[in-house]
Amino acid sequence: MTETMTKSEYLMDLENEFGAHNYHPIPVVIERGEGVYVWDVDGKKYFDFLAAYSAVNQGHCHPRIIKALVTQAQKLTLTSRAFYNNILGEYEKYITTFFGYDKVLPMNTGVEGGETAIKLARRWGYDVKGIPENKAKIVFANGNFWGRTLAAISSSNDPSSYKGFGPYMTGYELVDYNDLTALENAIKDPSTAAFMVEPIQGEAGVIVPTEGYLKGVRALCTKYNVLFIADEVQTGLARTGKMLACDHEGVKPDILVLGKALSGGVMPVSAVLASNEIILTIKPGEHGSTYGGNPLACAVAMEALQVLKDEKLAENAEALGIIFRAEMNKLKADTDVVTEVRGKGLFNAIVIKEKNGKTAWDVCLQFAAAGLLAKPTHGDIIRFAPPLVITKEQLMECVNIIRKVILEY
Ligand code: IF1
Repeated sequence: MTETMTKSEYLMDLENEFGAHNYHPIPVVIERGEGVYVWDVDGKKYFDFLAAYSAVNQGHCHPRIIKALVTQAQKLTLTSRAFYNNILGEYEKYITTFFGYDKVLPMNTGVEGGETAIKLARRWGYDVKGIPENKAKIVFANGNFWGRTLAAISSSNDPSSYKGFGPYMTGYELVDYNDLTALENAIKDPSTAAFMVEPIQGEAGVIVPTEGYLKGVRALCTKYNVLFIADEVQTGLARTGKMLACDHEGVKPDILVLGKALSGGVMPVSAVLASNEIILTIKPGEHGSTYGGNPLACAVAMEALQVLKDEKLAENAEALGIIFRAEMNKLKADTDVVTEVRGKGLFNAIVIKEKNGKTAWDVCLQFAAAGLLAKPTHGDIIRFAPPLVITKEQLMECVNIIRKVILEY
């Protein structure tokens, strides 16, 4: 570290020198997090308005979740599934009761959850629906994002996700999001095993479908005996103002994929929930993961879920989301720079018009200087997703920061 460099610059240089360049972060070096706040290495305080892409719904370092982590970590962290342990069964009972499914298949990352859901759907397609071997089709929506593995990017229509990584997984078909006619035309094909969809598309820029879309998906999947897989990795766990985004339309997916906030941001935990008919098609030794369902993850996940309920975070997200979008729409009326406001609960986004060569990226740099962290997606969209523990007073402080920066833009 040279004497002219700040601590932040030194640490950013280390990442540049010794780390892969697979990200382009906002130039803020965070050292501590607590609730809705993070502090950088120079002690500057920020509102975290990204919440690690909805992995920190319960707030940074939630004391109850950290306590569960530390307590379990001092007893037993990992047995592998070669043996039983005293936590996994309790967790499986807890989470299946919590969401109303027969069984859970525990994994680690969100994308492993998606892969597991697709393997289950294909196997159910062959063993239960009777689709000819290796002919199962999975349908996805244009604009989907469910991770970075080859199976995930094979379903993407975004070149920044798939370009240069071919050849791609076959047996996939894409239809437009929020288009029930296109969906029906695709899934009436008897070789269709499943339709996997985000109830609100996250990476695409918080794309909220028409009221009734999810009900339509549910009805069509039932009609054609096709599994409805809901990818709630980002929209689930109170983010959109209900425990699950599917709850806004009262629909129950056949396979539910959870991740991110399932651990409150302390470690990777994901889960795939389904009925016995679906989940028992995978036999012993046919799927799994070293860390899948480890005691540490199970202890953390039970506490993370209980915190969501005890602190009524879905209700808070619902109420504060209404206020936030009203404030953003007022801002939209006051400036031509904000061209759209959309979202549900505390899962929101604004679309920013480029002005004098400045983009959403520049706006986010100004947000950071003003003490609020957010990051653009697809160039002109800024996603706003704070921890769900945010108070109305804190939210209004953030609204004022957003207003000030945008009006000076
Ligand atoms: C990155 C995006 C968000 C997801 C949904 C599954 C996964 C994700 C709906 C996979 C992951 C993360 C990945 C992370 C940034 C973030 C992201 F910008 F990439 F697209 F949130 F929108 N389903 N999303 O959003 O979960 O394997 O990551 O645990 O790759 O940069 P994962």
